[in-house]
Amino acid sequence: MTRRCADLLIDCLVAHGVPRVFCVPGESFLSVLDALHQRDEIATITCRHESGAALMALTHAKLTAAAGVAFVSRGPGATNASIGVHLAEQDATPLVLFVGHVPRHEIGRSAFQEVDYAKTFADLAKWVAVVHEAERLPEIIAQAFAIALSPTPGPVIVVLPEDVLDEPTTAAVVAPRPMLGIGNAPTMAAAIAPLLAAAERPLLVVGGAFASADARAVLQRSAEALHLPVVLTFKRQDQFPNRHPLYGGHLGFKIAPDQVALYEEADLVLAVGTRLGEVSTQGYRFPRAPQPRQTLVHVHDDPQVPGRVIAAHHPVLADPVAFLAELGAIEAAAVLPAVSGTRDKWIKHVHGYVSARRPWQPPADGALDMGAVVAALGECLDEDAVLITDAGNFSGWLHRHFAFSGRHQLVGAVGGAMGLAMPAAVATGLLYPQRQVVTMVGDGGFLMTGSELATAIQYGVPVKVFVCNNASFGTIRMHQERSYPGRNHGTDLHNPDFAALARAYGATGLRIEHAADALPVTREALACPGAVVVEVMCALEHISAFSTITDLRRAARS
Ligand SMILES: Cc1ncc(C[n+]2csc(CCOP(=O)(O)OP(=O)(O)O)c2C)c(N)n1
Repeated sequence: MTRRCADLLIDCLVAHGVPRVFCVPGESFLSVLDALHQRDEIATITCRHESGAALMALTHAKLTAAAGVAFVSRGPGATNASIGVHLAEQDATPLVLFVGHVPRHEIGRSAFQEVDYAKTFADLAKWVAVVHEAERLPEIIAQAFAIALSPTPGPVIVVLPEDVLDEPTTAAVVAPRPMLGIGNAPTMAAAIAPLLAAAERPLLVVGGAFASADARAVLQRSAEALHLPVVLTFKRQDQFPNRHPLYGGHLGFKIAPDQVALYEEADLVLAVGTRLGEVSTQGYRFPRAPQPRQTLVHVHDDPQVPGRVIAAHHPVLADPVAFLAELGAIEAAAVLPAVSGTRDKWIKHVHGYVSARRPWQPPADGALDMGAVVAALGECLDEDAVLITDAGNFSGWLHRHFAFSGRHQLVGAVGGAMGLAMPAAVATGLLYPQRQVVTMVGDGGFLMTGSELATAIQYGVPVKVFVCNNASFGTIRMHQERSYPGRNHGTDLHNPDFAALARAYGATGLRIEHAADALPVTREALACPGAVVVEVMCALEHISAFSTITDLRRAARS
């Protein structure tokens, strides 16, 4: 059958199970938009900025484990989208970014908005492919999805010269490539089981491989069967119920030194489905690089990961979820004879530490901080709500004080990019129209990509946005107060009236001015059927969930 290459492209996306694409339109892929116009299997979500489109696609991928798909225009469109490409690499998230390109006869002539994508994305993407002939398109798309999804998942760029898209072709769709199974989980689990039996103070450190509901169930079953305290890596705090007696905490940004010291007491660390990145390891201090203090078993399905930065005594190449399922299923008698009073004391010690530090205390000076909102959310949120955080200090109150149920989902940038919160809320709301979607963002982050509130309104997505207005790029102010106390420069913000701005977009705008408003206004926001922005007038003095500006200055000067 002869058809345009652009129509074949849509057939390929349908074959790969893509339900929606996020885009900012460009003249370089008009025929793709035209092809989408004729099809109802794929929804097109028109965004206001390519960073928003890429971050929405990334969020779709985070929540479904399928590759997210975005279409952007050449040159400026592609470079605007690059934050999503970078984050997909940092967060191990499968993303396929299609970029419209100049026609083939203009390539290499410095044509209007021409970019060499292989050079531009060389350090960010797993693969950059240019479709030079329509006949090769199906093969390239099958490869693109396979590469994006294979361990470690990440971003792939597919470049579409404008004239190729218009070409007639008889090429057939290439079916999605079956994923390579890493099949030695049973053998590896049997080899590792005796180590667990011998350990007195083990810790199970778990990464993003356990995001899905099925994987969480495996995690909980196995942790219980093996009597292992569970510590979650950065932004993965939602994957295990935080009130469970085996919950051992979250390796978030610069956790308290005594918490790191507590983890250091472990005699065995079983790290599963995590790359043990810089933030989760507290700057490669736990487990310590290059040589950990305790026995390290590092399980991953990417052969480049186990033992690469931190020497694992037992690097294990296996599917993390299958491995933990096998380990949990090993006859309890074979693993647990050594589980002793010492192990039980250890479990209580770790869980006791994190539980004791969870409750939020209102600041003694009566000021408003994000803790009041987090406490209110703890009272009113559904058990399966999705919580989203942008990058910034305001998120520290959520990590420190909120008890994730195990069914809650958390979406955040492991790679720390600001600007995720609003686009992520749109993508989440499109996926889960029946669930509460609550997104938290600073005044800095909101004005980076907050214009995607227009996208939420356009598609009827009832997101609830809590903006922490502390009139500052607060995280950086905190670093300044540590290094240059009292000499803040370049971090103050003069903000618009966010509640009024929300109303101008067509959302409901609310404001929390005092701690006492937090609960009633949060309830009001959640009860509201449409999109809501709640401006939270936070005191800058309470610069983080752990310190005040006064404390920082005192410590810096002493
Ligand atoms: C895209 C991007 N630009 C800059 C930074 C550096 N950065 C990290 S946190 C931060 C300030 C965040 O300010 P805000 O959103 O107001 O939240 P707050 O820290 O005040 O809670 C900045 C600028 C970043 N992480 N990402």
